[in-house]
Amino acid sequence: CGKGPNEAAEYRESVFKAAAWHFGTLGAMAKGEQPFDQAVFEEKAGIVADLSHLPWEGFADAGSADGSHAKPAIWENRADFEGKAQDFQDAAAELAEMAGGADQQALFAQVGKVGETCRACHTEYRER
Ligand code: ASC
Repeated sequence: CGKGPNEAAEYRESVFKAAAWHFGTLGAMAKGEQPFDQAVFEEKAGIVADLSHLPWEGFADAGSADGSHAKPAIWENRADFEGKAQDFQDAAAELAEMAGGADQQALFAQVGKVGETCRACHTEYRER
């Protein structure tokens, strides 16, 4: 576990990667690519909600944009970035709260809403 030159970027990217891993299962269930399993859905929704809180301290230093996927615009539009980060946390928390419920279509719709919050931030703030 050595310290790379951009530890903050490695940290936040690893959290996003883990979140995408678990969210990917929810997306596959929502799209019917994988059978719905409510126990798995609940577990993964909880993991995504927990992870949603973690990346942000990795964005403390504007210098960490260098050589990472993060656009400098993050540090020029801090309030907007934080709002989008909050939208993701809120949508993921709601999904985790709903996950034990009976309305499968509502769960799948909320998966879509969480995905929109991922996309909203990536569109403006992630280098492709
Ligand atoms: C994912 C992932 C994203 C989002 C986004 C949703 O699984 O890695 O960045 O969902 O594609 O639209």
